[in-house]
Amino acid sequence: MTESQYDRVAQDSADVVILGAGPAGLVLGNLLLGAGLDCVVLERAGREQIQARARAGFLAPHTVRVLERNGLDEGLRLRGRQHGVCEFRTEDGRFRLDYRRLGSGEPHTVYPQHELVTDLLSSYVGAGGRIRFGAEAVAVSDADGPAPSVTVRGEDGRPERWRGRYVAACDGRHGAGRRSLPPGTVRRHHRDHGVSWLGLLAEAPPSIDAVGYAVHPRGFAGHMARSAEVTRYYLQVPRDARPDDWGDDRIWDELALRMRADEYGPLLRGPVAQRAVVHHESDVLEPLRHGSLFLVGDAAALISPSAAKGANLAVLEAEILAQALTAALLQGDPEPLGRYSGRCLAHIWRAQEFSHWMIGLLHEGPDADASSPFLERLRRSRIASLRDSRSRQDWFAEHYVGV
Ligand code: RFL
Repeated sequence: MTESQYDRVAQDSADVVILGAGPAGLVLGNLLLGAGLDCVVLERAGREQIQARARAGFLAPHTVRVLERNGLDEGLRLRGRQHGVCEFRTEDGRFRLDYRRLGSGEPHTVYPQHELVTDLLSSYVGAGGRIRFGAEAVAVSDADGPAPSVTVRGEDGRPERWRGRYVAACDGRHGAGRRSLPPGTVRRHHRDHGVSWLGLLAEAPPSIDAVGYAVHPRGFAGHMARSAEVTRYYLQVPRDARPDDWGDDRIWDELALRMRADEYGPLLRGPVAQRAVVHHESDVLEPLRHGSLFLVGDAAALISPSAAKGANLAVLEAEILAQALTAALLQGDPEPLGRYSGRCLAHIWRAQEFSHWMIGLLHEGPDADASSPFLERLRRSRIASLRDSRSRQDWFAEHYVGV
C-alpha cells in the first residue's frame, strides 16, 4: 500500500499497540492499564475462539505471583489446584518425586490456559481496556523510528492503521511481529528435536494423582490432569502421524500399554475431544527488540512442550516489559527497555536447557539405533540418577517449577 492510499485508511493510536490476546498480550495489557497507560490489543481471532483454545495447564509459582500481585488471580484461587508430584514409569519400575518437598519446595498450579485467558480478558475489558477482535496485524512499519505503526486487516477486509510509541508483538511464532523484522536485525536459533507427540484432551477424570511420564519401547506416553473431568495425554508418534488415524480405542489401548496399566492400575477412559500432532521444536530470537518493536512470549521464543514452560515464560516476559514500558512512558527512563532483551533471554535459555534435558530424559530421539542401544542406556541411566540422587532431584524440582 502506498502512503497516499494509507491516508484514506482509518487510523487510530495508542501509546502501546499490543498484537495478540494470548497470555502474553493480555497480561501486558492488564499491567499497562493498571499503571494508567494507554494501550490497545489487536487480536486476529474472535473472543469465543481465544476463550476455547485449550493448551497449557501448568502454571509456575512465579506466574501465580504475577497474577496475585496484579489482582488477576480470582479464577485461579477459586478453581486452580495445587500439584506437586510426578510419577515415572519405565522398564526399570516406577517411582514418584514429590517435588513440593524438593528444590525450592513449591508446587505447580493446574489451571487451564483458556480459563486464564478468559479471566485476563474479562479483567482487561472490565477495567476499560481497548481490544479489537477479528483484527489481523499484517505488518509493523517504522519500528526503527519514533512513531511505529501497525497495518491491520479488519473482519470486513478493510485495512486500518494503528500508530503507537511502542509495539509489543505477542502474536506467536507465525505473527506479524516476527515477519516484520528486517533481515539481519534479529538472529533466529532453531532446533528440531526430532520427536513428535500426539497431544490429546480426554473428557475423562485423571487416572493418577500425579503427572505421569511413561517411557516404553513403543515410545513415550504422558498424563497430565487439567480438571476433575478433563485430562491431557500425550503419545509419542512418528513425525508424519495423522491425528485422524488415531481413533479413541486405538489411543486408549496404546496409552494403557505404554503406561503399563496392567501393572499399575487402569486408565479412566472417556471420549477424546481433541487430538493434534505437536513437533518438538525450539527457537529463540536474539535480540528480542528491534527499535520500538518488542517480542514477547511465543513470538520471542518457541519452547518444546516437554517441560510446560511456554505460557509461564510469556507471563514473565510480559511482566518485565510492562515494568520497562511504565518506566519509559511515565518516568521518561528508557534504561529498563534497554535491558528487556537480555533479562528475558537469560530466563529463556535456562528454560530451553531444562526442556532439552527433559526431552533426553523421556526419549531416545531420532538418533536412536536399535542395533547399538547406546542412547537407550544413557536414557535409563539418566532416569536412574533422578530416582536415586537427592541432589539430582533438588535440581530437577527447582527447574521443573521455575522460570
Ligand atoms: P499465544 O497463546 O499463541 O497467543 C498469540 C495470540 O496472537 C494471535 N495472533 C494475532 N493477532 C493479531 N494479528 C496477527 N497477525 C496474529 N497472529 C496471531 C493469536 O490468535 C493468539 O490469540 O501466544 P502467547 O501469548 O505468547 O502464549 C504462549 C503460550 O500460549 C504457549 O507457549 C503455551 O501454550 C505452551 N504450552 C504450555 N506452556 C506452559 O507454560 N505450560 C503448559 O502446560 C503448556 N502446555 C503448551 C502446552 C503448548 C501446546 N501446544 C499447542 C504446542 C501444551 C500444548 C499441546
